[in-house]
Amino acid sequence: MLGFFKRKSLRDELKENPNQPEKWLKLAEKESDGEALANALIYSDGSLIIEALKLAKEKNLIEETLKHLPESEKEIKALFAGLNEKKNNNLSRARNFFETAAQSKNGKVRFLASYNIAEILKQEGLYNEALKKVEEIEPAVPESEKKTLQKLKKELEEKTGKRKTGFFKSFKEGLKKTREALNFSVFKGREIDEELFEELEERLILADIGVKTSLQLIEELRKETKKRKLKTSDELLEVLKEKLKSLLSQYAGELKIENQPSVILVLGVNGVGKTTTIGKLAKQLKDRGKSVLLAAADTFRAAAIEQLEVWAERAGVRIVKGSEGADPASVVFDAVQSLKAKGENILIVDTAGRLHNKDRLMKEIKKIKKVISREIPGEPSEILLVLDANTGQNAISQAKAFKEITDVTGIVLTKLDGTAKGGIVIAIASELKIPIKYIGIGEKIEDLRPFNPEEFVEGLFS
Ligand SMILES: Nc1nc2c(ncn2[C@@H]2O[C@H](COP(=O)(O)OP(=O)(O)OP(=O)(O)O)[C@@H](O)[C@H]2O)c(=O)[nH]1
Ligand SMILES: [Mg+2]
Repeated sequence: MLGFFKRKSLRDELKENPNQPEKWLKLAEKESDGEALANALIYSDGSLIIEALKLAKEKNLIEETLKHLPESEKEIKALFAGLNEKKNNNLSRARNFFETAAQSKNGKVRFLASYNIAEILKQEGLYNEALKKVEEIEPAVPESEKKTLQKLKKELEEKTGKRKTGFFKSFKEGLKKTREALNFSVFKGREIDEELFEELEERLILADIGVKTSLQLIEELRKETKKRKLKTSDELLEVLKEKLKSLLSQYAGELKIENQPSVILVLGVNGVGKTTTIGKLAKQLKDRGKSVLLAAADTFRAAAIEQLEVWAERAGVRIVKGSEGADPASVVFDAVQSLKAKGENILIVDTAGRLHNKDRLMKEIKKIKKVISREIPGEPSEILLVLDANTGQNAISQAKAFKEITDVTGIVLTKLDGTAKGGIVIAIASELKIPIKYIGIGEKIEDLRPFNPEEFVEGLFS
């Protein structure tokens, strides 16, 4: 009874004297009332924005508050609209709203808008840009948001390799053997002469960069030496670094998953790491807020289906499977139906890669692709070919064979840890001209990294 009176009196009090923003906030919290929350913002002229946003998220009041915000509160309204779109995973629309909100005169609104833009960039895997944004807004962080911002910054520094712990460390460890095979350090502090070029050429070939690509690189280095009048081997190594980075960045690319839904078909010969890669990728996409479904279209052996099930469980995503020996295309058909019924974002298809029967494989892949594009026009968005770095030059011939079978849109190079043949990345880029999208540096779920040429080349040299 008393509670009822109290509640009523707070509302009545506000009716008589509405200019009490803190009380509107209290009312909004008590009664989960979006209109009250909008009033808290209006009467505080936006100064309660941090508290209001927290409450809106907690009590699921974003949409309701948005409705009650007047057009005159343009930036605050844009901030709420952005959050609403972000919640529904419409990231590019969300970003547009946040850009508007970031024009606000209110520093807190500006901060929150930019913070959300950074989070979207992170979700899209654009870690460098996200970090830039965070560094931009750091000087103006409100006291209460310091911890949250620090956490995001730390995470982004790890992902971009700016903080040499966690990810970057294991990435560098992963490249250890290749780095040792290249052993660029023996070329330091020398004069540039014929002997140096010959030794360098040998090194490049030994690290599986490929004869053709190695010769080309050395040829270019000779030219640059003349042109730029290079004197020392250290200068020469810097030029080599530049060349490698620019070569690789032509063939690095992000995963295409903008379509709703998107399908990723994963191909590759036996044992290269298809199933493992799918498990790792599913987890990463899920962490980016996507709903993911796996299709066990490797029906060649029962163990393959079970293995994918284990990965689905680890990643926390659904799986559609057929029985051993079932037609892979029919499993894919079932999976696509299930994906559409649940409105999920991404389907990843595991396949059996038996290259020794090329005609059969070609027919099978064709059939799978046909099922996918008939059910979801324009898909698959990605046909990823998985290659094992240990196989060195053999990986190139595998890729050529698959290229004849179907259009490969990207490469995942696995098992870079534990191989001295990491130079194969460079051969793949220069000879196949297919973008490298991910590299595998271990067996664990977190051991798959988007391919970053800058980071890769630095990892080879330092
Ligand atoms: N060290 C290391 N091992 C890996 C990596 N990726 C996969 N593996 C291992 O490679 C082995 C084969 O991986 P799978 O994922 O089963 O390969 P697959 O291509 O699905 O094999 P099939 O289904 O038999 O064609 C497993 O033992 C994995 O743990 C990696 O990046 N590094
Ligand atoms: Mg498999």
